[in-house]
Formats: sequence, structure tokens, C-alpha cells
Amino acid sequence: MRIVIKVGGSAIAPSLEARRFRGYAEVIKSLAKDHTVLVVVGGGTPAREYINVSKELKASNALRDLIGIGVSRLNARLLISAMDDAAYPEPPHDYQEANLAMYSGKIVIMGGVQPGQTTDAVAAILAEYVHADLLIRTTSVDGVYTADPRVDKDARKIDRMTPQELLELVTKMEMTAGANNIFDMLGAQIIKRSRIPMIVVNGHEPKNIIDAVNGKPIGTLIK
Ligand code: U5P
Repeated sequence: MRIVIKVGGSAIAPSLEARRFRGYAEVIKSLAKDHTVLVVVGGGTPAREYINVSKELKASNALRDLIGIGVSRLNARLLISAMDDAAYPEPPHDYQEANLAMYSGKIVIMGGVQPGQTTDAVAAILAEYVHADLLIRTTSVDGVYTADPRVDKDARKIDRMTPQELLELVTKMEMTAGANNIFDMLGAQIIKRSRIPMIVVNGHEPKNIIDAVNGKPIGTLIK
């Protein structure tokens, strides 16, 4: 299969620690033995820190987004560092570059590309562009919930939903630089039109990605 993995910043970089990048690198390398794997990495806590300071300094939203993109690319470089020679050495700047890099046979690892979206949209558009069979999104909770489980004790995990239901859920959320949402709206729209199945899993345990690829009932399936 051709698989795009969106590694949530909240899963790989809640703080910057080598062990988390190592954990992801092991799982990604093992998946790449049987599959073509492309990875998009989010910004995590470091991006939120930079974005908060830039907000205090009165940076525009677009500039804050560019700062977020810069940090996601740094996280991509950290993951590349953990991959020995298995990864393409540079995070591509756009989808075309990523597509070409994929044909090198190396694992492509990238961050954000342009203001006004998050790395969720990057992962969805990349998945569409390269005709991926599956998109996996790792996050800091066990899947998609009816509300944020960290603040709402009545939040219920959804095992399976349609792309239209995902779109309706995310349309209610606000979009600001560094926002921590289930999936961004543009990404949800792309998922809907391209009909690529997506599985949202808890990324604190990167092995969940392997279970999801192997069809085990885990996280939330959006199909
Ligand atoms: N970002 C963009 N465009 C992208 C990817 C990321 O503007 O293509 C910015 C957003 O401000 C986002 C932040 O909130 O970088 C960190 O990315 P993420 O972890 O939210 O995906």
C-alpha cells in the first residue's frame, strides 16, 4: 500500500525529546519494508510556543502560520535525523517535490507548506496527490471524540464515521495559528472528495500505526 502518515505534533513533540522521534522512526522504518510511506509532521508544543510569542509581538496571522511551518519543518528534520539513511534527506517544500522525492525510494518526511492551513491539510492533499491507499493521523487521544475529551467528561469516542460527519464536526471549530483541532477543515474537505480512508489513532504509542495498517480495530476509521 501507499500510506501517508500525519504525525501529530502533540504526539511527537509535546516536548522535544529524542526518544519520541526514535520511537516513530522505528515504526516508520518497519512499515516501509512492506509499504511506500510518506510522513507529514506537525509543529507540536515548540510551534505553539513560537506562535504565542509572535502573537505577543503582533505578528500577522499569516506570519504566525509561516513560523508554524518553519517549526514543523524542523520537527521533520529531527525525524529525518532519527531514520539513519532510510529517509529522503530534505523535507520537500511542496507536493510536487514530495512526489518526486517518493520516486527516490526513500521515505519522504515533510512539514507544512503554506499559510492558512495546518499539516492535516498537507497530509490530506499529499495523500490525494500521490493516490495514497490510506491516511493515518496520529494524535494525543484515542481517536475522534464528540467533544474534546481533555475538557469535556461527556466526550464519547467515535469508532467509525463518514467524511461528511468529520467535516460537520470540524466546521464547528475555530481556525487560528497553532490551533489544536481534530483535523483541519480543508483537510476534511479533501478527505471527502478524494475518498481516501483515514484512521485516527493515539500517537503516544507509535505502534498503533502498525495495528491500524494491519486492519485491527483501533482509533477512529473515517470512510
Ligand atoms: N501551518 C501552516 N500551513 C501548513 C502547515 C502548518 O500555516 O501547511 C502553521 C499553522 O499555523 C499550524 C502550525 O497551526 O503551522 C503548526 O502546524 P500543525 O501542527 O498545527 O499542523
